[in-house]
Amino acid sequence: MTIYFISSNPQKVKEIKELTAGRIAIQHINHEYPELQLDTIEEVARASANHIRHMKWVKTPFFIEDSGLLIHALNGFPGPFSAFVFDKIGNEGILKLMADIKDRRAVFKTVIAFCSGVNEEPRLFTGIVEGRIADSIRGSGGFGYDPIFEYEGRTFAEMSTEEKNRVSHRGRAFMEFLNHVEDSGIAVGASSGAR
Ligand code: ITT
Repeated sequence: MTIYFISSNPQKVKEIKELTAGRIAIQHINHEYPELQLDTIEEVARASANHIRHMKWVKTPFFIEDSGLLIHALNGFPGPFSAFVFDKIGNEGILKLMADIKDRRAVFKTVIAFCSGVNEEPRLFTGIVEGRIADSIRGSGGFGYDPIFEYEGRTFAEMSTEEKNRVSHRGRAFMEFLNHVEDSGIAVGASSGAR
């Protein structure tokens, strides 16, 4: 069975194709959808999936994923506003906000919202990774906030996709999600049933 992934972000699609390879068959649907400004990434993901499941163009089962960067010293900002903030001020802007702040702890979070059918409420799967905001922009890989998110001494932009996937928020959320779809039999008939 094919599971549809709805996103307008090609870099996410690349990571997700690698994460799911050999376990489930994913088909990407490049479709924009409204992202409500809600208080948490979980609420945004749930609201988006609930919106999408009533759309004419939807195919099921499907999932979307919403991710964000939460900076400890900024009380979890930008969190659910990560896309907006990235568009407006980018990594340079975040580094400016963090100038003179010693506590550089930050968390990346991914929430996957999965709907097995149009009448089903979304089911959520979450993954986080704890790291820190780097002192400067480093690396040319990845996307978004990767050049300023440091994990064990290297930014995500200094890692290959495979290295990032092994430890990332997205990689961890996908391990939960893949276990669920395999255990519940949804993924039966995928390109390979092997774990
Ligand atoms: P969708 O169509 O899938 O929603 P998006 O780019 O809007 O794509 P998000 O809302 O989930 O995705 O992302 C929020 C912001 O966080 C956005 O600016 C992304 O570039 C950034 N981001 C998401 N995942 C990231 C990752 O793994 N590394 C670095 N930045 C990331």
